Amino acid sequence: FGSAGTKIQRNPSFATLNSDDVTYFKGVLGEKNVVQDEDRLEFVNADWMHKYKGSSRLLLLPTTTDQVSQILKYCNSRHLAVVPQGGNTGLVGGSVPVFDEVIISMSSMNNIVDFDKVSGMLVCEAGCILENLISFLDNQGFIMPLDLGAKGSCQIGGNVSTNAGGLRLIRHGSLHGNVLGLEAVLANGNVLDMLGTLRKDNTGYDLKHLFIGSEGSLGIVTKVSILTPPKLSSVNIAFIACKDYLSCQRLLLEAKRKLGEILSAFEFWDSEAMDLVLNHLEGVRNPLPPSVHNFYVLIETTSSDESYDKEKLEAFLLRSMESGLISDGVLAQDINQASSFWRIREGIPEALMRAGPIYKYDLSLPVENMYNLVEEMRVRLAQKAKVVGYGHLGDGNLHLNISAPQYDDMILAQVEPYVYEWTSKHRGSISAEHGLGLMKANEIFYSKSHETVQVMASIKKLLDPNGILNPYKVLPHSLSTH
Ligand code: FAD
Ligand code: 2HG
Ligand code: ZN
Repeated sequence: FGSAGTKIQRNPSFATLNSDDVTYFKGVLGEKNVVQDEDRLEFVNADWMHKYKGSSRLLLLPTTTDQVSQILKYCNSRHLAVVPQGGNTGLVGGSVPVFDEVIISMSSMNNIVDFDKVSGMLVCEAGCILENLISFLDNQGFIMPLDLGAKGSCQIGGNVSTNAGGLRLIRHGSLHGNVLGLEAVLANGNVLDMLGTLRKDNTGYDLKHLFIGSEGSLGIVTKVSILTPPKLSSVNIAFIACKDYLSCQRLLLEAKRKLGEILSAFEFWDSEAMDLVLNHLEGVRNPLPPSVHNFYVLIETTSSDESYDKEKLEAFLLRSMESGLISDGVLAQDINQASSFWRIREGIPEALMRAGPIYKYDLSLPVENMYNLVEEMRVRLAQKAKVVGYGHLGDGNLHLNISAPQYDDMILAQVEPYVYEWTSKHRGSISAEHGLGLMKANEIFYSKSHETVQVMASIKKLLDPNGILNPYKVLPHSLSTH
């Protein structure tokens, strides 16, 4: 059995680590970047939720692309399986070993290679922590086109490898648009230099897109070039309560119509999510006067004109209040209040994690009936577990979370495959932004046709013929082990 009770067998074609291997890695990386210390290994073997746990006996910390290349070339020739690891904040069990795979952490490759102040083009190594890039750019008068609650730990290489969405996608679009180039190392050690910085380049197949969102299954991303937008002077944020889901949905439509060009975030969460945050995170309070609100919405606007932007948002809120779409709301008065609003929204995953065992579903669904699924799950589970709904409403992305007293096969059987079938029936995606990892590798057919998955398996075979890169993840086990 693999981690989190997944009923899979270790692929017998993989070799087992021996002392010659360790000696080789020490020769390439130096003693201190080859880690066998049990405490450190325990940490990197377990995922952020403490739900998936591997039993790797080796952590490698390369500092250059050439070292990544030498490690992979060796592992490939020895049939040693590896798992690339970034900040280890992934939520689908993709970043930790299932069995004894060698962990290749990118955290020591964390240099900014180049920044062009004219074009906003940032070139950096994969191990740069997102928050560090955000601060670096802030000093230069630019912003990252993506932001997410895990920014303090997640790495740009992990973000690219998961095609992370996050809180700014509604405004800046996905990483498929913002990443203009990357460098990746294949399983055989070949380095693909696709580190272009051009907006336009139609010379053949755009292979970088294969690596964006492939979760370490096709190669290790070592460098990224990303187009960063200039920082605009006026950012405003409103914390809003709505009486029902229909109001949230109508408010979104109105916000798109009336705030269109300045809208930069539209997030929602239900009262169950709010209660969890208030109960499990220190120093957090509801900025609205005590009252029973069923839903909360966070709207952020960003533009270059301070007075115009604020006026526009205030007028919008007033009108929405008068028409009954909003039951209460408050505009952040300063930067501290703005970050305290964000803390509530961004703190939901942490609050859920502190509450105990958790089943997470990250779904793309039509906005009209997205919340019906949350309500149906509440009926199905009755008192057995707490059902929480929140997410990036502006992107049609629901985070359905089921917080249970313990991991329990009976609860799981009530949830799966029901959630996946429901999503498929509504033509949604069973992974909007977190990826498939280990958790959903076998569920890919709910969102992709057999023909499409076959092509994916052929690409995997071509780039990683021995299947050493992040095995048991992304593709169904039946396809990836043959
Ligand atoms: P890891 O977790 O280390 O790895 C993720 C996957 O990428 C694994 O399969 C791993 O093998 C692979 N990988 C990592 N680095 C590389 C590399 N250099 N080359 C090849 N493969 C690599 N996700 C969102 O999309 N939107 C959100 O809003 C969001 N919010 C979050 C909030 C919290 C509090 C937490 C804990 C997670 C959140 N996530 C979110 C999920 C997660 O943070 C993202 O998936 C993030 O992009 C993962 O980055 P990481 O560096 O931690 O990668
Ligand atoms: C978020 O948007 C993350 O906060 C985490 O994507 C989602 O906890 C989750 O299910
Ligand atoms: Zn999210």
